[in-house]
Amino acid sequence: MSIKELIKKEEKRQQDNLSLIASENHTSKAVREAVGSVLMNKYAEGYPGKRYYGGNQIIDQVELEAISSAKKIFKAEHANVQPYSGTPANLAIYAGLIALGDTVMGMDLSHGGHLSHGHKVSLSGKSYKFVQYGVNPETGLLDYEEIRRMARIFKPKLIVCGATAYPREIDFKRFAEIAHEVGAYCLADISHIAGLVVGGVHQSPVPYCDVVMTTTHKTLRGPRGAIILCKKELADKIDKAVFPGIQGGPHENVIAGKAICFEEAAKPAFRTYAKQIVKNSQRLADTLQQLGITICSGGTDTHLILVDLSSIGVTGKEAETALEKVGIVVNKNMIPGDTRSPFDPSGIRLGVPAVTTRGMKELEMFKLAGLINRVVREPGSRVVLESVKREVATLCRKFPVPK
Ligand code: DSN
Repeated sequence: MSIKELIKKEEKRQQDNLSLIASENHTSKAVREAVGSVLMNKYAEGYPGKRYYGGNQIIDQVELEAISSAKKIFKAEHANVQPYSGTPANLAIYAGLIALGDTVMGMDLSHGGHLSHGHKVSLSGKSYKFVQYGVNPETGLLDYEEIRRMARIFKPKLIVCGATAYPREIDFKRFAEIAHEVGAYCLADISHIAGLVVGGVHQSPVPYCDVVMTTTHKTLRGPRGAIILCKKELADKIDKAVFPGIQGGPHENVIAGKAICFEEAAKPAFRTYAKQIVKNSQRLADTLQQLGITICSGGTDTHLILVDLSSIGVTGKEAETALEKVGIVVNKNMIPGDTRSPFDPSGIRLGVPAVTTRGMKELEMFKLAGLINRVVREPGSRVVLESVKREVATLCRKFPVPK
């Protein structure tokens, strides 16, 4: 099959399935056109006005536009829009601010952190002495006093806050206070919640944390990529660490896509979208709980929900497979304190940014919770799977992916 045909097939798969993957979204046509544009033909190593190649007059304007709109929507002093993605952006931040072997604190992956926050298989965990914090086993919530106690003991040079599977609001102000109390930098990785921050439904770390990193393709609904925001005094260190420290030529086509995404996020409609994400997520979590399903931390303040399936006798992998059969795409996920393996953990993670982009509201979340409940309780029943599949197909037709 040709790549063109495969792209068509993937387009149809996205239309015919509901993505409840918390880190996915559907971008606008304008973003996709920018990424697929002739800007990809240009080499532009360096920064606007200081390039190693000729012919960058227009490219400079594109990158300056992306920088200016990133600073505007996040109210940041400095923005670097070149990072290829979240992991290299985090590595650039470490490289720019601390020395190899320094002590760093980050959230444990199995408690909701990220590989690049110090996991031993990641270059972050191999290059720095990471101390990992987690959530309180009783409440499932971040315990700021415990994090403070750890910071006083381990005296890190940098503390990373932000998560990929933590459903509650993060108090970035508190994290920054803890970091500064022990003389550490505070890095907020807001990849998951950037759209909620811009949309005004989650506290912004920008006034408090020294550096903020976000990918652009999750709740922010832009192209795959990342940006780094920081205080003016760290700008030079961060820029040098991104290029030439970690990266080569920037992907200016993607930077153009980022600029369009920032413009879209600046519109009033995006605030409505962000509010709807949280309403949808809360309705989905509440309804699942009413149906007797355990939700880690007892609910959500964000776009994501962490479901603990251990009490209903199905594993995360079994649930993921059964849900995919009916057209609901989720990912299996470790839950805090999980005794199972990451390949077949005890939970699944649900996220509503993509279905909210399709126009779904609370009523559809109520329906979706019922469908998910039926599948995870009887993943082996062909009758159940076929009936749920028909209902998912109806929802997909009623809420098409925006063109
Ligand atoms: N893989 C992303 C997620 O799904 O959360 C984070 O990099």
